Amino acid sequence: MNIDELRNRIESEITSLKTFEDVKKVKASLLGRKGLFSEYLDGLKLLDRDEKKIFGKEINLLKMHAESRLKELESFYLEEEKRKKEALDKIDITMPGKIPLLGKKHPITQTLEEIIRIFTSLGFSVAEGPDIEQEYYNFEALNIPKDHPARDMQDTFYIKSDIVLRTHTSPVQIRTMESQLPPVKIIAPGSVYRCDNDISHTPMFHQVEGLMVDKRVRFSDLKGILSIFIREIFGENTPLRFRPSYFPFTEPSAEVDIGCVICEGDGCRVCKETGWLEILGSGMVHPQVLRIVGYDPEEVSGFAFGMGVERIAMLKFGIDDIRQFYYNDIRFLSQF
Ligand code: 2NL
Repeated sequence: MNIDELRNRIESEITSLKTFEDVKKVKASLLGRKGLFSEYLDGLKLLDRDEKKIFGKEINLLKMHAESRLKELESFYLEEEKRKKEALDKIDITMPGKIPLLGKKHPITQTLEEIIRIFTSLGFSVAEGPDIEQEYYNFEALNIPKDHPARDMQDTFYIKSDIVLRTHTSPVQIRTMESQLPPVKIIAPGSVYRCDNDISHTPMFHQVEGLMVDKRVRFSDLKGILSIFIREIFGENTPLRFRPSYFPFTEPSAEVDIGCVICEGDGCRVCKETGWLEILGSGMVHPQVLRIVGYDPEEVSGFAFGMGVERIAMLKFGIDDIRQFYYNDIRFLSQF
């Protein structure tokens, strides 16, 4: 029986260990029931008494030695694996942080809120009403006659014969006048609907209308309020002009133009070579409209105006296709 060979094999097996798994394998191959030590201890049977005593002692010493070495290595590798796992779980505070994506308001909401801020700072309150309206509030009460082109089926979404999607927010103002006496000083922001869809029209868009009715409200009040508004929203030195126009619900009527923000008045594609951009419509409330809501045109007078929010946003941000607002493409929207 060669004890040196046994010692050498044990030594080489143990020194070649590298992992916890290796320890478990070697433990089984040396100390297991069919392991190397069992083999050697079985071999003792073939020896005589004296030899048995000497070799048996040697083998058992070696076995105890191997057991304690393996036990040590086992707890060493167990500890090492635990340390490695902990290092992986640990937060590396030197790593650069992730920058969270911040949302922001839609450019139309931004523009709408700015318009509302300007008029509320001038003493106007905000009025609201239904998107689905009676034909009466959308047309009749505004002195829009039955055969007027604005009533055309092609422009108006009809829900049923006398119910429409409002084509402007004027019905809100009619309802307000019906329910309260002058002085009235309101704006009516909101969604409006027209059956139209191209580079400058979407079937739903936004409008802000304004109305002021009191004793002795004059055209100069309209000019003053709208001039302040234009300079607030487009800048202090924006050129503007009031140009005679026509609406069935105002008399006289005027459209407000600003000097073209693209070419600064030289003439370009956007202003159709005129140097001016149409921004809003306005006028003195038609006496017939005042009578319809129960006001006396001999006692009170008023001005009204209306503007498209998309159009103002397009000019402010330099956008040439209104439909861009509603594709909900984050690459477009995140620019504003
Ligand atoms: C435009 C023109 C306008 C009004 C709207 C109005 C409302 C009432 C009485 C009289 Cl209740 N007028 N609104 C007046 C003039 C023009 O809008 O181009 N809008 C986009």
